Amino acid sequence: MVLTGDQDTIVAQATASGRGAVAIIRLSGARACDMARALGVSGSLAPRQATLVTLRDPQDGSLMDRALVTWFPAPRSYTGEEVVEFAVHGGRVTAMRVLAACVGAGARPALPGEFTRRAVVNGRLNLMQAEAVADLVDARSTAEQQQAVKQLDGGLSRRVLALREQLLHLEALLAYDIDFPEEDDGPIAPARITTAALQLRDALAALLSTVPRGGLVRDGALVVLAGPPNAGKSSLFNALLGQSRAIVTSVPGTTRDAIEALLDRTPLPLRLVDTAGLRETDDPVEQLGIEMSQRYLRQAQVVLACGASEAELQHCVQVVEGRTTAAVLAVYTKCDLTQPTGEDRLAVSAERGDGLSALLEAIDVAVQSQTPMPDADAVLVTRERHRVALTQAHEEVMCFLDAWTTQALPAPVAAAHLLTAREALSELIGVIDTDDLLDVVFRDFCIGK
Ligand SMILES: Nc1nc2c(ncn2[C@@H]2O[C@H](COP(=O)(O)OP(=O)(O)OP(=O)(O)O)[C@@H](O)[C@H]2O)c(=O)[nH]1
Ligand SMILES: [Mg+2]
Repeated sequence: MVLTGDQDTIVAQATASGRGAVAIIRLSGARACDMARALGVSGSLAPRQATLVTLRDPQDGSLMDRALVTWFPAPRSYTGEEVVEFAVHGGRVTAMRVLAACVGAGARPALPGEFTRRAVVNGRLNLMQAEAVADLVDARSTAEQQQAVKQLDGGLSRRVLALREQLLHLEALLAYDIDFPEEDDGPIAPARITTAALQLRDALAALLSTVPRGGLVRDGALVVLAGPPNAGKSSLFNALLGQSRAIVTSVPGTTRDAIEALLDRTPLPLRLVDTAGLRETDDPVEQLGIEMSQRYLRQAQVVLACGASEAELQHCVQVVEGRTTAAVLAVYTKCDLTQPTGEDRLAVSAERGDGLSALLEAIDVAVQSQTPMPDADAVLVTRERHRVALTQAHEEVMCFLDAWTTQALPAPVAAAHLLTAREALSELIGVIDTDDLLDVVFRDFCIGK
């Protein structure tokens, strides 16, 4: 595949801009070394070893920085091309000067994700690993980061490649059957094809069964704080987050909108939602907030039913249990004022910080019970693009099985389902690399990646 501008040597700052100790400027392309020379790098550079150099502006020879330069010769570089990286002093000005000097020497500013795109085009990463790079950069929680690292390591793409191999094998068996249909004692028993297709169907289903868990890793398990006005929900929300996100006042009905925040917990991050207190009201704005609370209750994995007295808490648990299938934890709030008397109460004080760790542990356990993890090291399907392709492959294999076992279609027609399934997996892994597909994957990347 040849893209316009694919032959250009590109440049970008690979580190975040702003104040910092070090900034990295990355050049990739056939002329990367020439450009480094234009900036004053002299003598020979040892591959993949940092060397201290003096960088000068090619325009007027003025000193830009004393910096470390590293040369990664093609093809053993991130992009598979000639790569030169300058580690210059951080802050905006030095990095900008070095970047501008590279552009002055003929480099083109890189597009978002262009380095990783080149890595894919040059076979250094497959498409799913490239997506994992973006997930790693954008990870908001430890669980998400761990999944991204596993996917970058090839965990998921190895599974997809193996499935694709299995499909090819099945297609080969079928082709043999199509070529020699009249042979009574042909080498391929029909049952062998059925068994291979069943194994494939089950392997695809197993991978697809990780989708709900993958969604929770990406978005967090939904944990909703519910209860009557003034129960201390917003105070507890803030205390769990360790920051003042929601407004707290002594006026009942303070929270009117649902407020969300992600809390980084392992094995799953928590998507905490503070809601409007549940009560009968004539105020239309508060009523809308309460309807929103009820919507969240229906979607939650865990609900913290909050109450600041036994009577309030009992009533709250009863109301909440009628509106959700989630795990419900009875949280006795403001325990610095009064102590619970009922059983299975999680007593907390947002004011003093009492009971918060125990509550978080109870939430983690409840989340686990809602979405059991078959294998702690499992690689999960976290992206919609992956889910769609795997679902299509699964459906096509099911269609094939149906046609094959009922003999509803001639074998060559049934085989078309396997071909479509294989194409779905090929597109997933990037074996078929159309420009359109690459555009979709790389448009959300940051520049310098
Ligand atoms: N003593 C004590 N007071 C608390 C505690 N938590 C909350 N409060 C007080 O209780 C009042 C209500 O707290 P909020 O957190 O706003 O209660 P809420 O449940 O969010 O109320 P709405 O948003 O109106 O539904 C405030 O005056 C808080 O200062 C606590 O742990 N101990
Ligand atoms: Mg509130």
